[in-house]
Amino acid sequence: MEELGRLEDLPLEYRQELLKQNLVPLWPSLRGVLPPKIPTRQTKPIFWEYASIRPLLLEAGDLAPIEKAERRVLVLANPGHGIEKMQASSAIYLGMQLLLPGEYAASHRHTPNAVRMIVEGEGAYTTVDGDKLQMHRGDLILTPTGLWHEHGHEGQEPVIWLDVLDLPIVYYMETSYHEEGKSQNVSNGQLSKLYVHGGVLPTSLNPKSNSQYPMLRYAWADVRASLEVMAKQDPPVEALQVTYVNPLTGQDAENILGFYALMLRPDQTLTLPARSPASVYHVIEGEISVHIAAEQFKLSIADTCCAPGYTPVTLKNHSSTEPAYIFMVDEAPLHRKLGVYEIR
Ligand code: GTQ
Repeated sequence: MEELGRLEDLPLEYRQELLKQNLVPLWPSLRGVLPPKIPTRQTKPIFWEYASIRPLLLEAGDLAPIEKAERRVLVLANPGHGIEKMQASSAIYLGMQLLLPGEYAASHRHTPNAVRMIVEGEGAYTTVDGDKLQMHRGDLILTPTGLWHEHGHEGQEPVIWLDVLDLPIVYYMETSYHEEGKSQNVSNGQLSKLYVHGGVLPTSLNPKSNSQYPMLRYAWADVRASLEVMAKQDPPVEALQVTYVNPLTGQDAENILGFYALMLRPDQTLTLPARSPASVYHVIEGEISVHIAAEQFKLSIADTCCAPGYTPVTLKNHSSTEPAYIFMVDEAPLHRKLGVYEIR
């Protein structure tokens, strides 16, 4: 990188005078904040293996009673950002949350948007804005900004899910806070069930017709079925990918992060072009490899990895007989809203 004048080259007295007045010379730092052609990214390609997280999370079940922990979560932190920052990328937070049979994670709401991708176990539910939503493996449950949510467990086995929040960017903006609440008046998740096919919407939305977020649960069975229909098209669709959208607007399900499901045919290799947002890959079914720059990760069911932006990502299905299904997250809605979205 072409170097501009260095800070050390300035007379000490001059630097001290600047410091006293809270002034900084731009030129020694200009290339740092505006690097040539491609941004500096702290987000490193990182991989988290579920088989290694699981025993530690179950141990947390003994070490951290839910009443003390509020949310029992191990955060998947990217060391590129410093792991104490608890971020996977500049905008994405990932956590694995454990809820044991009979436990209840009290109602609260916060400014960051969240989703849960259910990884294991039956019998848990999340109540969002009064809608009691059952959690089955592969389901995506939304808790958009400002909506009350609480988790409960009426089953027999531990339930584990992946939390995805836009906490890092909301925190950076100095807009992150939470509020505790009373238990909610519960209905039975009816509203989300009304949305069956993308092309037709329920005409009457009573009793919550003014909800901005009518669909809060995306059943894996439905999402998988959509991908299978796409896979059968002739001529073939190359990239089998669906976007989780808000059925009222057709736009991304939440404001800041984008959520997608991908299917890889047996033996398929799919290269996603370099795009400005960082992204996350989490295996719902199958065995894949993920190439990110010079790194290559092998991912089995429930494993997760992240990729920096401006980097092509190649996904490969290892099976020659079975499809693979991947849950993907990126920062595209944020980048589009800010006008910085790029495909290279
Ligand atoms: O379940 O509400 O991983 O509030 C981080 C913050 C989960 C939750 C997290 C949260 C939650």
